Amino acid sequence: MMPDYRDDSEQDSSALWIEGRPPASGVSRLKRWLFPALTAAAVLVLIIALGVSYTKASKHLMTVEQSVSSLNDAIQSLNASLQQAEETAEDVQQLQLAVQNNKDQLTSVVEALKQLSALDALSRSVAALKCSLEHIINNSSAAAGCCPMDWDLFSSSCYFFSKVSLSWEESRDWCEKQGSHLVVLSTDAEWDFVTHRTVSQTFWIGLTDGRTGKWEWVNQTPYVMERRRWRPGQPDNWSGHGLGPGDEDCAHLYKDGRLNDLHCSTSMQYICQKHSLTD
Ligand code: MBG
Ligand code: CA
Repeated sequence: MMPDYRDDSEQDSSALWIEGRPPASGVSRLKRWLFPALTAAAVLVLIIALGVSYTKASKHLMTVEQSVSSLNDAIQSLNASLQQAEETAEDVQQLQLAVQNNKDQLTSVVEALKQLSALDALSRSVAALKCSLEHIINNSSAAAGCCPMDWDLFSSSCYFFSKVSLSWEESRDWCEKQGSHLVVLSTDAEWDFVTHRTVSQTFWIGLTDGRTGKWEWVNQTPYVMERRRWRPGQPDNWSGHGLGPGDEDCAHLYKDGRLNDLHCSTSMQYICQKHSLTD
């Protein structure tokens, strides 16, 4: 019986062996698959390595992008700061200009004030001259005299009732600068004239016992004690004032027109007196 020949590639190995060809062994099959497998593995490793390196590069790129973005932010904020600095510099320049302007204006004001003070002196002289001329024209008594502006004429004296308050010594010095002295009250008429103007206010007058312990007028006129001119119980040389050392060495007109002695450092309005101009 003839062997049954089959040209079938799918015939099993025993059939091939029968035809004289030895069947492929496990080693050769391994060899056949080894190269592609290794290649595939290498490709896989390569892909993985590339993937890892790509991931790393992406991360690095992202970091770089973030750095660039922060750098941009920093540049923008620097630009803003620069702009602000420029604006501030402009403001400073404008302020400098304004200060210079103010300085110029102040200089002008000082000049104007100087001129005003000269004008004031001039107007006082004109007033005095006018007063003298009126006396001549009216043929009135020269004894009446003339007073500077803001001074009141009484008898042959001019009186200045201050609006500001000073210590007794400061008041005395202020009067002296005006060519006058703190008021010295001699006659009843003079007391009446002055106290009519001081009612309900207090004023320093030119009476003190600070120099010798005895009461005396600032123009060295002796003072004769008149109790009726003083408030009850005064002068009492009180030392309980709490105004520093010393007792009460300076006399002032109280609101009722009578006298009290007080600590000389007390601030109070004051009355200056000087001879009228034509006296
Ligand atoms: C005040 C006087 C002060 C002193 C004091 C004594 C209420 O008047 O101003 O000078 O004398 O009295 O208490
Ligand atoms: Ca007193």
